[in-house]
Amino acid sequence: MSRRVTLFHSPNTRSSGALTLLHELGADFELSILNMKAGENRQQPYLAVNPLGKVPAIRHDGAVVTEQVAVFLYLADLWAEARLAPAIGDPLRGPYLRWMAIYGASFEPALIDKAMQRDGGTASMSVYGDYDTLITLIADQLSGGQWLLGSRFTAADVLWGIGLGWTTSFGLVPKLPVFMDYVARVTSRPAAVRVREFDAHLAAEQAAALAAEKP
Ligand SMILES: N[C@@H](CCC(=O)N[C@@H](CS)C(=O)NCC(=O)O)C(=O)O
Repeated sequence: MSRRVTLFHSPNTRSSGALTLLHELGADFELSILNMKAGENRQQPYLAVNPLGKVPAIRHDGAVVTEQVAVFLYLADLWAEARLAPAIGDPLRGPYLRWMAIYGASFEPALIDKAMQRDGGTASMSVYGDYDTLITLIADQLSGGQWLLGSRFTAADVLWGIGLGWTTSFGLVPKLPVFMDYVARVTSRPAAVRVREFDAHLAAEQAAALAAEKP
């Protein structure tokens, strides 16, 4: 089995986290670039990859994986030697899966309600309980050490570090010192710096291409 992966990527989006993870893993990959400002994610051929028109998506060995949590779990397991995914049998495997799932199943839905200034419903109906308790849970977890799972850096840190970076900067999550310090630790790593620079360049190129097309 080849381990060469294709990442469908658009700059400064959730696929930037997946790209950062690929660099952290030292993975072998190629990019299929989408200009979302030109609507390429909502046109064929991309809709054949992900009918939802969302990034990230990866293709590997004939299979497509969408949804950032699934993409992260898949890639970190595929490059297991990078040790960014606690293996089955490791006591950190459960907490690792738990925090990956919290990101997709609780944190993101809570953010959307927050952004839309929407009532998430009663705590028993809402998939994340209530917003303040969720934020406290995350802050308490991050108070326990340098990384989400303590002293071990994992793929979950790439997901959460980058996620908390854009959500604090958009004012969706409070800029608590525990969040800002953690974001700084994750986003100052070489992989994240490299992707930020790459995306800035790519976004400028895409904007110029779009402007050149306009009459
Ligand atoms: N549930 C998806 C959400 C992905 C998502 O919202 N991606 C945004 C980019 S940050 C997107 O592709 N938006 C394009 C659009 O819907 O037009 C996941 O976790 O991967």
